[in-house]
Amino acid sequence: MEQTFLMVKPDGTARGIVGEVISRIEAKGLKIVAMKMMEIDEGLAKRHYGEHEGKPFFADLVSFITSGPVVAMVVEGREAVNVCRALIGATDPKEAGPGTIRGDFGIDVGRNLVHGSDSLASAEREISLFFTPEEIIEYKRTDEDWLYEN
Ligand code: DAT
Ligand code: MG
Repeated sequence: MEQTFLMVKPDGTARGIVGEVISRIEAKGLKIVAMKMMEIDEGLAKRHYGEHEGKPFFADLVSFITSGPVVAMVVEGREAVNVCRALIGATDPKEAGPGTIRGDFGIDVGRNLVHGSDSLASAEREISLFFTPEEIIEYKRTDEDWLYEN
């Protein structure tokens, strides 16, 4: 099983799609093992988006992600990193396919509603930025035996 980091960004909380995002994760069969609403300060924003430092959109990205509450989650499941990226859709919502979160709810790249880790290494790094090990809960979904063949 993999764990990935997923976050509803300030535009998603302001637009009231937190429940929609959670519903899609649950409907897919993925398991939310940690979750909190929080405000991101500038230091955490810069660490989280460190790989984009120096890019022309970096300052706007930091000010956007710190502009309102986010809902941060750890999501677990088989190939959870790629499965979550597929649920979220392409970075630019204009190009994200219908049926994806960004494709169904967004238009502008700077307001793309949801973050998801892009690799297992990113997932580990991002989870540790937002959650302590004690905040990640182990439990069983009753449908796990039907979600996975083996
Ligand atoms: P993703 O969020 O799909 O992993 P990313 O890591 O390349 O995409 O970029 C992080 C965020 O930065 C992205 O969600 C929105 C913003 N962003 C990326 N490319 C951008 C661009 N060309 N102009 C404005 N914002 C951009
Ligand atoms: Mg990324």
